[in-house]
Amino acid sequence: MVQARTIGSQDFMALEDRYGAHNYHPLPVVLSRGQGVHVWDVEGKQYFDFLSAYSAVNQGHCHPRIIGALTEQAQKMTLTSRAFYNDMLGPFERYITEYFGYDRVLPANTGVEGGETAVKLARKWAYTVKGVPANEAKIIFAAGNFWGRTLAAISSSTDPKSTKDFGPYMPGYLIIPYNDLEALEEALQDPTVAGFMVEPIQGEAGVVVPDAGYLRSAYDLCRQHNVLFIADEVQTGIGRTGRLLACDHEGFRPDILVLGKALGGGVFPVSAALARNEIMLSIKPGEHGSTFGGNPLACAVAMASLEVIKDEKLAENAEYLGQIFRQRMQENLVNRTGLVTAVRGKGLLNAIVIDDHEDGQTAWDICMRMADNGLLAKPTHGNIIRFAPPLVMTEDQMHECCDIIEQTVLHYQPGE
Ligand code: IF1
Repeated sequence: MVQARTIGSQDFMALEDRYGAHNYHPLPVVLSRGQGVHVWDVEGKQYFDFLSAYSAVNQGHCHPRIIGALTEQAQKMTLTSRAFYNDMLGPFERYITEYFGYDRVLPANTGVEGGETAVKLARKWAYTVKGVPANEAKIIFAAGNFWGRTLAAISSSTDPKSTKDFGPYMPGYLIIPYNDLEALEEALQDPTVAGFMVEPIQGEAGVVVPDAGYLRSAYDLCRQHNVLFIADEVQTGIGRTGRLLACDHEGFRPDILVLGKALGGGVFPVSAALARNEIMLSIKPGEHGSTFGGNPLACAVAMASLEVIKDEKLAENAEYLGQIFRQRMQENLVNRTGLVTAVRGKGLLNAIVIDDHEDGQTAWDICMRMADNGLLAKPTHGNIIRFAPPLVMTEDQMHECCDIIEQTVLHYQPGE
């Protein structure tokens, strides 16, 4: 008799290979359940999740309060469009603007839409408030930036993997080196500059942390030149780096704040741009928006997501556990093996740099071995392994995970 074979990981991977676009190269792990810091594959193997869907799952997988908000609202009203008012958007707008200390919010769905909103706000403000001549507004970006996959976003990218064969590109962009105040000062001499959009820590570039004081000095330079400082906190925000916002480490409030990812608690796509009245009210009715932007389901999920961050003190936990992580990686890997040349990061956004002479193969193999040992992480830019677990991790779990990482790296033999 033919055994009724249950469909396994290989079958799911084959389905994606046959029917899906090949726009990713995932680790060969097929996940089917998540709870807190853990995920399980279709064969039932448990893993610690050290990617958190690129920092979208800060509150942990399927957080009961966020799932509760989702399911309760989903029974009531999910989408009205902005053609009408609804009873969730106003309360959400008040909640999030008071939560982060801004006058107004423009809600959207994905992080890149938040970035696009910020760029459009800066341009509109430049023409209508600053007095930049029509169609001459410039936005400054830092080399190594990543803020999404739209044509406006990749037009600022310095990574050929993001830009090759997708031209022509958006005009009006100036690219300067990251963490370079002189270059910023030079670029700010151009009176047509509207804004400087920058990640407080460059995530995709490999968790690149700028010098202490860079962000605050950059903000001050922008203020001196009547240019808007735009913080892309899609990945660094919502507690990830050990403060509510990464900019909070340097004690200033960006002119435009872009949020995404964990704003939706890993449950629903929610993004937003926040700004003061003078900037936000430069966009008039009918000049910007989206079908799902600010939908009641997103509002319910986002409010629950933000409540969890504060009520469970997840930024503080990230700060505390991040110190433990970086100290252990430094003492037990960087100081002990040439295979790991550095550990860097803030809060629970960290990375180790692999001395990889195989064009990223070593880092990939180490991630494959960590998966075998029950911990999921993935390399970025070849030889850098990003470690970003959900912020709900306990101290004991962090030590258990550091054991896995250290043992995997210290026992790594090429080609084994
Ligand atoms: C992919 C990277 C991370 C972001 C920052 C805006 C966005 C992102 C700082 C856009 C999105 C995601 C995109 C996702 C993988 C992931 C990623 F590797 F691509 F670069 F996190 F580092 N600003 N980052 O990191 O947000 O539109 O995606 O919601 O494209 O594979 P989005």
